[in-house]
Amino acid sequence: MQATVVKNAGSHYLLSQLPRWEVFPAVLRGKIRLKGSAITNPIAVGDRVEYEMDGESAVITDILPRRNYVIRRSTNLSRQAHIIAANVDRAYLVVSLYFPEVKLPFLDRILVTCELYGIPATIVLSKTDMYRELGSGEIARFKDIYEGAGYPVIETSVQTGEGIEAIREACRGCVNLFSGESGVGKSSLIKALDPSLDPKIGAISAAHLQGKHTTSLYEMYPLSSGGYVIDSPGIRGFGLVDVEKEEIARYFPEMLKAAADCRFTPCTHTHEPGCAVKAAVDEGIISPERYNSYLGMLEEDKKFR
Ligand SMILES: Nc1nc2c(ncn2[C@@H]2O[C@H](COP(=O)(O)OP(=O)(O)O)[C@@H](O)[C@H]2O)c(=O)[nH]1
Ligand SMILES: [Mg+2]
Ligand SMILES: [Zn+2]
Repeated sequence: MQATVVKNAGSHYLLSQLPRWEVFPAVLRGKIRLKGSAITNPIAVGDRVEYEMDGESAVITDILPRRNYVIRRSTNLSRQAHIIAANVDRAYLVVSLYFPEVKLPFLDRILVTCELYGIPATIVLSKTDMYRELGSGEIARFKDIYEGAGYPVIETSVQTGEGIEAIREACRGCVNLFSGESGVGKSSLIKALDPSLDPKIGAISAAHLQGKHTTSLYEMYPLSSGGYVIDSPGIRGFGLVDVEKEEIARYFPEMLKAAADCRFTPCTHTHEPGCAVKAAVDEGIISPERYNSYLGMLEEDKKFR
């Protein structure tokens, strides 16, 4: 029998045979371990698994091949990596211009990760009720940067209801991962999408304070309007996994496009003559903010490898 992991509850998992929502506990048979084992969790929310009944209880016997997954390292120095979620149709990266203030290099790093794993990303600008008037110029600039890079940006507020219906529509029929820093309003958004759900709002978990990420904090919910959402704890550090320095630029869609016209291949888009990416930055086609994030990632790569 097959089912989808909807929660990792520490010593056991919760499964449901999607699209049916009827959650039941299951344990993992000891011998399932990931090869290489720099991965701290063998199974993540969204994984499809094979299970069998052992008396009253379900036992997971196998993990089906993943269509995709999102993985992170706790820090750049860490060898250990953690699978955040598997088989995701779209990632909603939730950021606020204020409270907490978005850091663009941090957002860009998550976007690179989404590109790397082939997961389409939508940026959700949350809490607009708090800065709609004072920050209208900044909102416009933010949208310019990210829509210019090819990402949809949805402005939302759970106070005014702005953008909620748009996200509800987009979520229908898909598995949607909500990701972003702690306190940006991920759980509030999920609650706004479906008020019958009960994700924890405003709670800072002990695990977060310790800087650890336990799998139990990732949880899938069914939306009554259709589709599923995965709530996640706040992400702080986001170390890139599996990207070579020469490849980073390929995961900036606007740079990938421009790079076709660079004089040299490969081109790092830093010092080479005839670099079409640098030309595009000078012409304002590629935003300086995104280009700076790219340079930051190259630098960091130098430090840590
Ligand atoms: N004014 C305002 N506050 C919000 C909004 N969304 C969330 N908040 C508040 O921000 C805090 C963190 O929200 P939460 O959903 O727990 O964030 P999470 O850590 O990303 O899940 C809570 O106090 C929420 O009430 C919003 O759209 N407008
Ligand atoms: Mg939350
Ligand atoms: Zn170049």
